[in-house]
Order: sequence, then structure tokens, then C-alpha cells
Amino acid sequence: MEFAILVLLLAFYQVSGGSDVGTNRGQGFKGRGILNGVSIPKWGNGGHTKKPNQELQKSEPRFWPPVQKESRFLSLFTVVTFPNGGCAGASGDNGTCMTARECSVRGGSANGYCANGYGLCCIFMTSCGSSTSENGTYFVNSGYPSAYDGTGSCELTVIKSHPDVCQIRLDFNRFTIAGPEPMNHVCNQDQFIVSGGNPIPTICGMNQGSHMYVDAGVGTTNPVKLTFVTSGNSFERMWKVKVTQIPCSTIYKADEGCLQYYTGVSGQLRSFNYDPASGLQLSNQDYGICIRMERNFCGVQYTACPDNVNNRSRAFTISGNSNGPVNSMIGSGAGPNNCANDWLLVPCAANVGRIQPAQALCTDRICGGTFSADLSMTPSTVLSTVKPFRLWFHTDSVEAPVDIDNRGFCLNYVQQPCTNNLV
Ligand SMILES: [Ca+2]
Repeated sequence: MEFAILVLLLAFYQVSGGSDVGTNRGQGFKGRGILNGVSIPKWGNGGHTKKPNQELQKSEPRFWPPVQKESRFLSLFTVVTFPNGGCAGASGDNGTCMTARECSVRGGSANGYCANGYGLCCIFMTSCGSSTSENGTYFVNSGYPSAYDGTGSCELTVIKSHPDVCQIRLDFNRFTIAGPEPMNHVCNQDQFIVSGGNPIPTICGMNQGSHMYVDAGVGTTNPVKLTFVTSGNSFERMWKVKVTQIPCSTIYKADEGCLQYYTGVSGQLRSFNYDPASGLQLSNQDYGICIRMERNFCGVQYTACPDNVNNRSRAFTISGNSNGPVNSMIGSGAGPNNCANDWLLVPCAANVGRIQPAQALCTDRICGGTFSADLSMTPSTVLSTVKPFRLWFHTDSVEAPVDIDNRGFCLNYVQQPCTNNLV
């Protein structure tokens, strides 16, 4: 989609002695290049007409010199066009490049220049009770950038900006609401709820830096609702959720069935409300975490993140009482060292550099309080070569009395190049 600024350029020029004048008269404009491109024709008879009443002395053609002195007014309409592309606003937020008028009509606020100064970077920021079809809208708490300490329900309705939108990506630039209750880790005070797309687990607590992909549905508008429910005790809440609409045809669309989608050879995966100091693993979770397979990479190694807060790492604490050491647990059985209720599913996971137990070459579910693909008190780097690269996280609705103070997981991942041992 493009639009244009019409610039009336009154160019006064003089042709004298055959010299081109053609200078840029658009000093009133910021930017460059566009007006310089205006070519002004040189007027005159071009030498193709013989001067009448003059005898030709020679046979070769004779040309008239250019018109000696001629002044003209020349008015030009110069059309300056630029795409409604993304731009970085002066505040650091991302916006869409457009004219001041269009930004105002569409309900945005101008925040710095773009398109070499011809456009304004238009930021869309909205709060409770509104709806948006603008790509890149920021959904913020009431009173943002101040915190909100109140109860209620704050909803944003997201309407497709174009019928060809397949997914909506939510980036939690700020996300601090009350965490789950401490017994069973259920979000029963504050909640963030996504409805209208595919089922999304309700989350709460601290989720700054996390993201979600929401299936936008097949309808041409298909509204998706984002709701922050705040209730219970006094709490300083703040959120700023960037809502990006993703067309079906783009290469940056997430794979189907991925609530989270990571790209790049390495990165960090965290469960919602993960925080080594005080985060509590959320109950009632069930979702897929996908890592885009980069070219010439055939597997992924996962390692628990460093934990600089606790004496014993809580970077992978999914079941058991993590106030004391808890070994890793694996598999889907109902025994004490299995993962019947809460687990991270790593397809055919195997420890790197450690001999596997004879009864199992690899495992799928991992839980407990130590990250390892076999029963152990020692954490290990875990390798999975199942493609596509995907993990699933599942928790039930119960924690106490067996499972206490678990934090969830934080894993660093590194994709592994294809070699003879890794196909
Ligand atoms: Ca549980």
C-alpha cells in the first residue's frame, strides 16, 4: 500500500548559452534524492531547422546556436511516494511510516520521522476496552507507563488487518501481574487470557521477554481477544504487549501448533513465570515450543540455564520439592521416578557424553528437579535429533503436597550441525 504527497514545484529557470540549469528548487523539504531526480528539458529548436533566408555556403548541415535568452515558468507536480513500512519511533517503539494526517485518522501518535523525513513514524498504543486492526499495536495497562493497582478486566479485541493474516504474535515487552497461588500454582488472581484462536493456556506472574503465537483463524476478520483479569490483593501491575499480525504467505510465520517459535542456531527457552528467585511453575499448561530447523543443522542440545540466585540450581524444577535436591525423573509411567503429571517432552532425549542405561536408548518425558535424560542427581546436556525440533510442556492442576516451590524450566539450546553421527 502506498500513498503520495503531491508537491507543487514551481521551477523557474533560465536557459542561457546552452547551459543546463536544472537545479533542485525544493529547499523546503527534508530528505534528498527525489527532487534531484527531476529532469528539466532544455528548450530550444535543437538545431534541426535551418535559419531561413540564409544561403548555405557549405554542403554540410548547419545548426542554429541555442536560443540566446529565454525565461520561462515551469510548474511541476512531483509525487513523493514511500511504502507504509515498519519504522523505529523516537521512543524506541516500533511503528508504521505514514503521513501525519493518516496517522491521526487511524488513531496513532506520531513519534519521529521516517522515509527520509517525508513520513512520520506512527505508533499505535491502546488500552482497556478497545479494538485494533493495526499491525504492531501495543496493548498497555491503564495508566501506562505508571503501574496499575486495581481490579477488573482489561480487554483488547484484535481484528485482522487483512484477510490474509494467519497468526498473531504477542511479545510481552512488559508483563508483570500477580503470580499463581502458592499451593497448586493456579492463576486464580490475575490472569492473561487469549480467546478466539486456538486454545492458549492462561498465564500469570512475570513474563517479560516471552512471546506467544496465536492462530488467527480462517475468518476474514476473526477477532482474537486479549484479556488481563486483575483481582485480589494490591499489586503493582504493568504490561505492554506488542501485537504483530503475520500474513500467511510470509517466511517468518511460525509452524502450525507452536505456541512459542524460536529461530536461530542458539537461544533460551523459559516456561511462563520462570524466575529462579520467586517464580512458580504454572499449572494447567499444555503447549508446544518449536525451534526452526536452520539449514544444515540436524539436532538440538539443551542445557539448563545458569542459576545465579540459588545454591542449588532451580533452572529445571518441574516436580518434587525443590527446596531440597531432587533427581531427574523420566518416562511416562506412574512410579516415583516417572513423569505422570507434569513434564517437559523432549523427543528421544539422550544425554551427551554419558552412557545410556541399557533399558532405554532415549526417553521422552523429563521432570523432577535435575535436567537429565536418565535418572540422576547430576545435570546433563541433552540431545534430541527428532525433526522438526519441538518440545511440549504439560502440567496438571495439582502441586501440593508432593510438588513444592518448583520454578519450571529455563534451557539454553544450541542446534547441532549435521555430521556422520547426526543425521
Ligand atoms: Ca502439577
